[in-house]
Amino acid sequence: MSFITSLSVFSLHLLLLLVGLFLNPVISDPRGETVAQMCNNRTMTPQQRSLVVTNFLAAMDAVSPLLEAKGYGQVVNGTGNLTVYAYGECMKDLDKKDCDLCFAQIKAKVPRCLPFQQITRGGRVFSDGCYVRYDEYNFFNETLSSQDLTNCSDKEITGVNRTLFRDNAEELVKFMSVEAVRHGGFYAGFVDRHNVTAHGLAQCWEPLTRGGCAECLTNASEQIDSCLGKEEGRALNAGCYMRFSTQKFYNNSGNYSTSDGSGGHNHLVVILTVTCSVVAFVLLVCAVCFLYRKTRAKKQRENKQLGSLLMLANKSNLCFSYENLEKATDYFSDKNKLGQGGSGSVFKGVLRNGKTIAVKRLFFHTKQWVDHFFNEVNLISQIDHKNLVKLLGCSITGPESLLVYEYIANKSLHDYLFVRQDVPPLDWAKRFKILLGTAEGMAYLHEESNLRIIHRDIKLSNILLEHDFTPRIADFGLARLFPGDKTHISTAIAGTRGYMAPEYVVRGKLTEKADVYSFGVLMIEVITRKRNNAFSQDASSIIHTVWSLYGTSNHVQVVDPVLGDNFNKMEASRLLEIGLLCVQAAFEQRPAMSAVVKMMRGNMEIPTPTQPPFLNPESVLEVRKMMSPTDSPMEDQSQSSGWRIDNISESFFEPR
Ligand SMILES: *[C@@H]1O[C@H](CO)[C@@H](O)[C@H](O)[C@H]1NC(C)=O
Ligand SMILES: *[C@@H]1O[C@H](CO)[C@@H](O)[C@H](O)[C@H]1NC(C)=O
Ligand SMILES: *[C@@H]1O[C@H](CO)[C@@H](O)[C@H](O)[C@H]1NC(C)=O
Ligand SMILES: *[C@@H]1O[C@H](CO)[C@@H](O)[C@H](O)[C@H]1NC(C)=O
Ligand SMILES: *[C@@H]1O[C@H](CO)[C@@H](O)[C@H](O)[C@H]1NC(C)=O
Ligand SMILES: *[C@@H]1O[C@H](CO)[C@@H](O)[C@H](O)[C@H]1NC(C)=O
Ligand SMILES: *[C@@H]1O[C@H](CO)[C@@H](O)[C@H](O)[C@H]1NC(C)=O
Ligand SMILES: *[C@@H]1O[C@H](CO)[C@@H](O)[C@H](O)[C@H]1NC(C)=O
Ligand SMILES: *[C@@H]1O[C@H](CO)[C@@H](O)[C@H](O)[C@H]1NC(C)=O
Ligand SMILES: CC(=O)N[C@H]1CO[C@H](CO)[C@@H](O)[C@@H]1O
Repeated sequence: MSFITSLSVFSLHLLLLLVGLFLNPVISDPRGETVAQMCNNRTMTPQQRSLVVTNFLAAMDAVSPLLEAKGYGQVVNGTGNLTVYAYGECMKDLDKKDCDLCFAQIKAKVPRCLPFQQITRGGRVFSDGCYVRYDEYNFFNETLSSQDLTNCSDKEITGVNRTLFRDNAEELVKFMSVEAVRHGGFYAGFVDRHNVTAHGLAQCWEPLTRGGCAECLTNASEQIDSCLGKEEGRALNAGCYMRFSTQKFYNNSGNYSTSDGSGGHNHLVVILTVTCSVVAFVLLVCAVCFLYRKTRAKKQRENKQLGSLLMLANKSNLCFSYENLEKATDYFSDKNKLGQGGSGSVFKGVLRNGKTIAVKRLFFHTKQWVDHFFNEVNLISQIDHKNLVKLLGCSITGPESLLVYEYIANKSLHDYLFVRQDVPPLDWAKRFKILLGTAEGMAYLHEESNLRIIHRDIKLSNILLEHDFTPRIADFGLARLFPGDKTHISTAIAGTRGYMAPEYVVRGKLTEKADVYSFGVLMIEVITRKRNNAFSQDASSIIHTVWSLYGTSNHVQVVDPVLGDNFNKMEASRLLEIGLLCVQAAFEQRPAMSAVVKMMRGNMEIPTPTQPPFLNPESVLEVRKMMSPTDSPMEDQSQSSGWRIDNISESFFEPR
């Protein structure tokens, strides 16, 4: 009878648990923020390096599914001194979804340890929800190492009685170091005395023996003592993790409250024990599985939640899986192709969460640059300006490198001006807005962002337009991504015919002023709606037309005839003058982009421009022989043409 009663009470609890689960579909916190990252700096040769990177990627890829299946995973890949050992584990209070999410976050951080110039053979990342490490030796049951850290918060205790919290935390820490060992290497709970609560969690990594766990946590509890008095402290050891805090940061999704500790531990209220958490976990998993299968509606709901979790993962780290991007772009199908640039082709894609993205498939084999590439992507992705296309992340683990950008709806300025017949011509106000926005974006890249990026390929097709014609500069930062890549730099001496500053073409001298030149060309093109072809036979490029009219009253006759009289003559004249300033042959005299912005806004006087680079017809013929006569961007043919900059005499571009 009493068995039946307790069974029904149990069922009731189960039911309540399930109801609670579905009334309350909270996305919990995966605690994936990095707490500490440690990189080894043992060295190796460049030849070894690329092999180690390959093994590293294989090992990391193999850890994830193990972790998903059982909460931790250890993998060995490679042989001899190229072997990579990899390990990942989640804190045991995280549920499966949070665990996956947490690991996705820190896994993305670990490549930063990989060698670029300095060659490292090991690294660890700790977050409060999970842990990852790779190294060149079998560290799986290592308890302590010289890299272990204690991380104390710098916040002094406020709001509660400091002495009382200190005492409670001290007691908790000692208690945890014993209890976790007794309970399979995990403990989370609190000490609550005199209305002051200290929360804590301790966990040993799975491969450790009981003795190893005790050794590690004893060390941790002693190390963490130095943090008492602060709001929070963490011990980050090779074999274990321990944290105390004024906040309840762990997950005990049930009522496991025991007595107030009148037994062995005075005044100690212990709530979460490992048995309970295992039972709870099993129940949760069963419940989820049960309902997941039972009803389709709920399954969809679950999927939706997963989608938003994925989005969260995508937002919080830069790594996209190759498979997801492949699916998003329908396996890079031609119908999704948006365009072809100097460094790769671009595809439109839709992620599972519905977000539209642009995926750039790079021509370059960048696996050997993986760490550098990742770092740069990370840096560039932090650049955020209203006139720049945001880089969302990359994929480095697949067979080719991919960059993921936000998707801009309205196509490029080039399409707008020269290709599309179905759109009304851009009016003057829009052209002004586009030029000013472009200048602002460039000023940001050159002068305001702490990376000081030279774009190197400013041209009409790299200016994308939003619905309201806000311009967004695409493809910036590529020069940073491939610094040592000789083939890329020299085939292109990137940039596009007609936009390249003479000192850059002739001497390969690349400064911000080369971008300013390109901007000047673009400005004149937008105003006149004529392409600038620096290599046209009669040497009467649009720049020279504008230059020859400069100072005459006919100055504005070059403005796009489609505008008729519907434009501001003063403004047009000013912009043409600024355009000429930007394309001056002497690069020192070209204005900085911030000055261009000021002049465009009328906040700065416009100096008198000097002559643009002038073309000598003989040299033009010579160059024309070397280059194919199409109008498409140079880099598209340069790979096969073997065009060499050195052949062109310097006088070619000097003013007459
Ligand atoms: C300690 O952790 C905080 C984040 O909680 C981090 O900002 C800080 O850099 C860490 N300190 C050390 C020495 O790792
Ligand atoms: C790693 O670098 C740190 C300083 O950056 C140095 O103190 C330490 O000795 C180096 N360790 C090894 C193994 O080279
Ligand atoms: C390393 O990973 C690769 C790629 O996944 C796999 O083919 C290989 O068998 C692995 N090697 C070892 C020793 O596990
Ligand atoms: C790694 O092993 C190879 C061959 O087994 C050897 O030539 C090389 O010197 C070793 N490198 C190191 C750093 O031990
Ligand atoms: C760790 O594991 C290795 C082999 O896997 C074993 O030889 C060693 O004794 C273990 N160490 C500890 C401290 O358990
Ligand atoms: C904190 O508690 C201790 C012990 O109860 C007491 O002696 C002390 O005065 C309290 N401090 C404050 C600031 O309340
Ligand atoms: C704890 O707080 C309650 C009310 O919040 C108060 O009645 C009680 O006296 C407090 N106990 C101690 C030991 O401070
Ligand atoms: C804990 O381990 C570290 C690293 O081995 C060591 O430097 C430290 O002295 C140890 N602390 C204690 C209290 O054993
Ligand atoms: C936990 O359960 C006990 C007894 O079942 C109850 O007295 C207590 O209020 C519950 N605590 C919470 C936080 O629900
Ligand atoms: C799965 C699980 O237990 N999630 C819980 C984690 O903790 C947060 C906050 O305490 C809860 O909202 C989640 O339900």
